[in-house]
Amino acid sequence: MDLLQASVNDKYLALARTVRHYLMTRWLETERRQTELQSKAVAYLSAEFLLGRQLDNSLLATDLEEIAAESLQGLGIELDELRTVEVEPGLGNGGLGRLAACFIDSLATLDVPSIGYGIRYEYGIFKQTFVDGRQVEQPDNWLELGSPWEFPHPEAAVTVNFGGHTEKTADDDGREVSRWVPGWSVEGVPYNYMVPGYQNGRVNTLRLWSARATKAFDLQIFNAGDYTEAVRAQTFAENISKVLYPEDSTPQGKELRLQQQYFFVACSLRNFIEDVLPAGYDLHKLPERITFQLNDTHPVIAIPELMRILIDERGWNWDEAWDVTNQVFAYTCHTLLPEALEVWPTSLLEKLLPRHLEIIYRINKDFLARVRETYPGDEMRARHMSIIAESPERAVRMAYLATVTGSKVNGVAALHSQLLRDKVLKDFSDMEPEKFTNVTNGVTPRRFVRLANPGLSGLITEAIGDGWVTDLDRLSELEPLADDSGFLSRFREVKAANKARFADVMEARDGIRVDTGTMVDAMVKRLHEYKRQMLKVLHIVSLYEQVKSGALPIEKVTPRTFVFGAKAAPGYRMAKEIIALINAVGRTVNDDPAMQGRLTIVFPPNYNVTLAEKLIPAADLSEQISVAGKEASGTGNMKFALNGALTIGTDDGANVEIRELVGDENFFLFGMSEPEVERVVSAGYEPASFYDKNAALRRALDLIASGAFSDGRRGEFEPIVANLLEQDRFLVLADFQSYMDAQARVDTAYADQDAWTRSAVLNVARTGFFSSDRSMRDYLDRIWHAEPVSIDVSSMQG
Ligand code: Z15
Repeated sequence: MDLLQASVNDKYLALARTVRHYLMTRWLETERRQTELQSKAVAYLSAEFLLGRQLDNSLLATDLEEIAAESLQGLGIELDELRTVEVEPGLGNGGLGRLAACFIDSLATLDVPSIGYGIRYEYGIFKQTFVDGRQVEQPDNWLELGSPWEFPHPEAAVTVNFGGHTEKTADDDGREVSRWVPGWSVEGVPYNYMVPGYQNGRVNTLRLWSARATKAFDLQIFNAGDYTEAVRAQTFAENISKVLYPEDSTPQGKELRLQQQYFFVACSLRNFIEDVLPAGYDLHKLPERITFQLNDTHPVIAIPELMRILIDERGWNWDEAWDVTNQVFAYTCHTLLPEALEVWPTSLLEKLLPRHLEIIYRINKDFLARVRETYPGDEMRARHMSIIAESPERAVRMAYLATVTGSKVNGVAALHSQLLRDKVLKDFSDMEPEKFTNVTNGVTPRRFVRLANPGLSGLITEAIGDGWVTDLDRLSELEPLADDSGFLSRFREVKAANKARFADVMEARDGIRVDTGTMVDAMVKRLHEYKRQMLKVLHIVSLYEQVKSGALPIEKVTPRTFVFGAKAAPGYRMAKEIIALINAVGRTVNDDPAMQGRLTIVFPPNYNVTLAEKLIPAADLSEQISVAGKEASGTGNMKFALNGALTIGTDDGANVEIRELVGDENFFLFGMSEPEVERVVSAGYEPASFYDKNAALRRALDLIASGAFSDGRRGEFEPIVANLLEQDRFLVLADFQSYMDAQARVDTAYADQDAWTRSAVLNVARTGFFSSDRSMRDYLDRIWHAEPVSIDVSSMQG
């Protein structure tokens, strides 16, 4: 094929293959070094890795961008055009999956031997479309056009067993032991992805597992002559890695989901023990070689799996196995929502993993004995702390299993870790306080500043050099420039250029027009009631209502473009209603000539990492408005602040730390604090009383109920309005006035562009703490205790 016949995708694939070829030498050298040194590594076990596009990141890591752009130009090809055809691997839902991607980037950049383990979903997070303003999901066939960044290794497949039953037998010494007789099995095929460090020669591995039918299983059925049955069996096996579950923070207790979880951790443990460690390695020394970091409860079934390997396959006694298992696992909790804490019914485990259930029972028995020994006579406490819940059905509390077993348990922001200790896991922290620690989340400055915001990056580098890319605390050197009018005006130019670029992307992507002269006010995150997109809607509706009723002259309204980005879990009714409402308000407000384009709402469908990289650098205002005590950390909040947006936010998650760092005068705080929320709720919260007392709130809610946004159909948004008036679990109405007042402060502040820009610069200068490099150093110091290993690049060619 010659260049004239090549499609853009062909050219993209060719470039991708060239870049990955260049990385290959480094990848092999990284592996060789690890084999040579046998140093301690970190295995990050995560059901999600929300990677985002790979080309740009690889070009940056290799420092090949300039060369690539020039050589392509020589062939009459624009690098920019190739960039846009890459389909991002959306193998995650939101914050948790993106965090995993940031962490493996930072580990590689910090030269830490590490490996990510997860699932190669054939379909990632669904593609969101709107039909009449309502969310409709489309499958994300991300592999369709080729996947140049992955390396399949069918020859290294491992077998994973399921089902069957256990039998009691005697071992060589006549002791009674349990033996698992599995009912069926599948194979896991590893697909390796390169995880290049930033220009340091290290290339770590992300190993994602894909399920297929086992050869033996195939043969058995084919030989029986049942061809169609055999093909069906293949489909059954492949189903396991078919699709990412689209619920974020609200797990669905589906059997297939448990199959996914066990599938990928069983593959990963076997791979690490048998293929990564040298042959014959003495597993008693496993803690010297690895920490398995459990990203939330999704991989927690790895705990009984390791016990099973050590006891059933290696013949160890219980105490020996428990001692090693205790040391190699650590658990990160990412939530405070009770409904997000995963439990698996024992009936399901019995059917799918009977041996693991036995092991969990034994872990619980020993643990409860310890509890009773520590707190004699306190049966209530023992019941509360049991790994096994007895109602509404018998079920395993995965967070408890992880807490009891892990060497460390961490939350993801200071407030979150404190609330874990004081509330969600209080009994455990009382019993073993030294187990609990905090590691505040972070984001990778490579992707979310250097790549996403080349304008700002150039400005920063000009001012303080380029060391900040791997040492983000150095952003503090920008602090004096907050009073340099020349710097401020250049900063403002960068923001304006980023708005123009965002407007271009919106136009090309969705045909949406963005007025680059307005304040860009962004709320982008999964749609969840606790995150309170409804509060944002009420702000907009209230402004609109005030203008329409003549209470507020339109000239007094700060021109704003409200940007929403949010996917709802397909089965989450209320979330989907809220999406419909946002679109309905958008249509009405945008089409109203009386608004003169002063208030514009844009809600591009299918918000993803790629769009985030365009939006965040363009934003002026970052909306972080969850009810206090519910957002574990947030990471979008960090990305916005680092790109010079000011935050309007509650005292929740990492907002607390952002505000501490940037200073009260550079942050718009509003709403109840967590203890206040607690007080209001326990005193018996009555949302209707706020409706009765507050005229602006009443008018806004009444307008929604009147059918003003639904062509006069009054019932359209009744479920939302009724829920707010009667339930309002997340105190939207209680925080409404405080939010409106804070938004008025935003308007006042924005009117003084010099002062605003100064605040924006200070946000950048003071938030270097939120680099995921710092998060990784904290994990290394507090939990992993692994050392960096540098890779010598001097001998390598391209
Ligand atoms: C998820 O994205 C998060 C927590 C969860 O328990 C699940 Cl299942 C998914 C998010 C938190 O909501 C967010 O506050 C946090 O920043 C993020 O994980 C990364 O820790």
